[in-house]
Amino acid sequence: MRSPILLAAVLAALLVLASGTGSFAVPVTLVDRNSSVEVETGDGAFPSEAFSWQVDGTEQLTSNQLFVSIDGGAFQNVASLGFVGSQVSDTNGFVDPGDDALALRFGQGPLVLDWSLLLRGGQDGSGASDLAQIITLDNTGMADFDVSIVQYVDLDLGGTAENDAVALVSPGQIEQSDGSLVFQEAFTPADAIVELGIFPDPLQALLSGQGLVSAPDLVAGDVSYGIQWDFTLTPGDTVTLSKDLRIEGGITTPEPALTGLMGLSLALALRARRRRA
Ligand SMILES: [Ca+2]
Ligand SMILES: [Ca+2]
Ligand SMILES: [Ca+2]
Repeated sequence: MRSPILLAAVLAALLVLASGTGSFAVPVTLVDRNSSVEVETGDGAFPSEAFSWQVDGTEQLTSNQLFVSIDGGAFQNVASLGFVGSQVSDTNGFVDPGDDALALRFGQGPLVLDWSLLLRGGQDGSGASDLAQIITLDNTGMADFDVSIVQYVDLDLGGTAENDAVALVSPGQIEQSDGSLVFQEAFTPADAIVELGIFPDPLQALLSGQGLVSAPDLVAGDVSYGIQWDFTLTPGDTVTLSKDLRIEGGITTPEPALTGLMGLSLALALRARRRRA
C-alpha cells in the first residue's frame, strides 16, 4: 500500500521542479470584495492576458491583452518581448486582505514595458467594480525607436456576448452596455486610434500582426475594441498610459423586504377573515 507521506513527498518534489522551471506557470487571481480578475502573466506557454473579471459572481470579460510593434514590425502579444517578472500585492489590507494588485514587466533590447493592474471591488451585491491599469514604456538604450501599443478588450457584459453595444462617447471615453449594466473605460492619452468591432474584429488583425484601423462608430452585438498609441521614444524617454475600467449596474433588484412583509400580513389578515366568516 502506498504511503500518504511518500505521495506527499513526491508531490512536494514535483512542485519544487515546477516552480524551478516556470513552465507550469498558473494564472494569477486578484480578489477584492465582490470582484475577482484572472490573468495569464505571459510566463510560460500562454500569452499574457486578463481573461476573467467576475463581479458578484457574474463573468464580464473574455480578453484584455496588450499587443506591441517595434519600428513598424508585426504586432505581437506583449509576452513576445520577453517575460521579466511578476509581483502580486495587497494594497488595501484593512478592507480586504486578498491580493488586489499585479505588476508585470516585459523587455526586449532597449524597451522595458511595465503593465500594472489594480482591482477595486464594490460591496457585495452592488454590481460595481473598478480595474485600473497603468502601462509604462521606457527607452533604456542609446538610440531612438518607434513603438506602437494596442490594448485589446473583449467584454461580454452579464456573461452574454451577443447583446452588448459599444461606443466612443468622447475622446478618451468608451462606453459599453447590456441593458442597465454599464461599462466605462477612461484612457489617457486620449489621442489614439480607436477601433470598435464585432468579434473577431479587431483581434484577428492583431493576431496576424496588423495594427488597428480607426472605426469609432457605435457597434452592437458581440462587440470588442482596441486602442492604439504610436510613439517615438528617444533615449531616456518614458511614456505612461493610464486606463480605468469600471462596471456598474445590472443588479436585479430583489423584492423589497417591506413589500414582502406587507404581502404576508395581508394574506394572514385575509385568512383570519375567512376563518371568522
Ligand atoms: Ca486587498
Ligand atoms: Ca451581454
Ligand atoms: Ca464581446
